[in-house]
Amino acid sequence: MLARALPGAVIGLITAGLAVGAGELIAAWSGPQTAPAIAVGSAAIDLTPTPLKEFAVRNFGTGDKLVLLTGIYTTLAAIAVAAGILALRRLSIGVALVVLFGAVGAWAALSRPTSKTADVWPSILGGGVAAAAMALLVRSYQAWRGTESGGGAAESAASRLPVWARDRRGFLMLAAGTAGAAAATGFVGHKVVDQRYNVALKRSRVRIPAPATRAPAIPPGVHPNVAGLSEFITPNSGFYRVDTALVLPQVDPDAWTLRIRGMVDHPLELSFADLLARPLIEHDQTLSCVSNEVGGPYVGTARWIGASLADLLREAGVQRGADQLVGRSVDGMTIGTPIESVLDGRTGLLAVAMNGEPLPIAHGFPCRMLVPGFFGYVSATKWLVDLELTTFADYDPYWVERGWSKIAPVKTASRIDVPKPFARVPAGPVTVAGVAWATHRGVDAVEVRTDGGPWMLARLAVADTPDTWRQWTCDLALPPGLHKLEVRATDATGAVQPEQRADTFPDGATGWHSVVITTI
Ligand SMILES: Nc1nc2c(c(=O)[nH]1)N[C@H]1C(S)=C(S)[C@@H](COP(=O)(O)O)O[C@H]1N2
Ligand SMILES: [Mo]
Repeated sequence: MLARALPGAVIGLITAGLAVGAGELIAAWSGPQTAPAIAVGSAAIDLTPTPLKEFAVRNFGTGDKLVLLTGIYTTLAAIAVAAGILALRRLSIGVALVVLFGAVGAWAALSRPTSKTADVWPSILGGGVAAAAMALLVRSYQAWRGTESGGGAAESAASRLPVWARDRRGFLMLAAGTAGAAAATGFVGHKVVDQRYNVALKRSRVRIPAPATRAPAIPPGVHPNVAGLSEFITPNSGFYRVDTALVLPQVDPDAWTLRIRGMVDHPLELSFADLLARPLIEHDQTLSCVSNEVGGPYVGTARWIGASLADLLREAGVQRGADQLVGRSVDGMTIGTPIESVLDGRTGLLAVAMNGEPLPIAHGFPCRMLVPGFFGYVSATKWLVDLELTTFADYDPYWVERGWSKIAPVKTASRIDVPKPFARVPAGPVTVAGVAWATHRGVDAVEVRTDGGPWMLARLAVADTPDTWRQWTCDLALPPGLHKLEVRATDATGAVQPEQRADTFPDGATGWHSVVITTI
């Protein structure tokens, strides 16, 4: 049994490797997002039901993409093993499975919102080459073992093989050659993709002009200097990343344009140079994700630079009745924001810089949208290429189509950073510290309580602006034992963060963050 299964499995795996490698090589021309496994993965992301996606974000966080790709490659390997084993019994079944896999890849590539017809080639040609390789390997193996089944037709198939390929050595050479071709095509494919598409070098040459409007210096007292408490400005390297992009979009700033169209009097188109030539504004803003659980990590604060979004909309001339601004990214993501809010005086930006450098590629280089007060999925389009003015009645963007709210202001939230959950600390004076945010409204108070006792006012660090989070500390005196610490914030409208727990779906989690510690 194993004696028959093992060669089949090896043939299947080598064949699948060639399909993936050759597909990646061809994708060097049609774009990295068209490589078979990436196309299938991206289609899977779009088709994943919301609860499963929530589960993935909750359990794997920013590693969700790695988990997905690992899953895809594992599934591919399992199918490949089965196809190889079946192929040794009946070649046509094995080949049919390989061809089917190519077809699924081609379908997935076409299902992308920004696909072109040529995007099917990596999967079709990868699958085709792999099917041919499988036929060759199977015939060579059967000729060597003398196990050809099916009589005359198959015999003549073996006799069409060159003589050298009909024995053990011939089969091993073919197998090694195919595996080598898989590795070589994959390697070269990656190299060419890096050369052709990677915009890291172009990004490193971008010079962001000095902003016409500087943000006020960050007050010295924004951070109370407690070890383990989140920095006031989140470094770019530690800034959370949430998006559906399986491969990072590489947008060439020299070729980039932004269109402003739809319900406007004068449609506009800007180049990156045009954007940089506008008066730039520097602005501190906390950005957070609707998928952030109570106490979760998907929140960060940066000093951004960008052009005024409101000014640009006014130049384009917003028509009566337009109420939704839809941002489109180069990979087809769509994100809708209330136009009324963009125009109400807040600092919405077409951002080009983050913490003193051009936007990192993972955070939307060369340009992203930011509108303080809203969760990222309704305000913060990365790799932005198109702004359409429309109505909420007429158009549902990506996440709204999947059941999330059309409009989602950031909910007041607070988090205990110190002590860490289940920490063991000396009894007596204990400093609790954390962050609270009610982006654009501002935080007016934070309270902490121990073991369900009375609420104590925490000491708020100095505020930067209402658009940023606030650090806080609270000094407690705790007797030895197990303690539950809880926190809640009050925003500048006087609304207290509600105790009632709500799921992140459909418009953001609510509830108080709590941490259990032991004092000894
Ligand atoms: N093009 C694109 N933009 C996007 C997304 C995306 O998936 N694709 N995700 C949005 C979501 S859900 C959030 S929370 C923020 C996250 O921005 P960050 O990754 O820079 O922290 O980006 C938003 N912009
Ligand atoms: Mo998000």
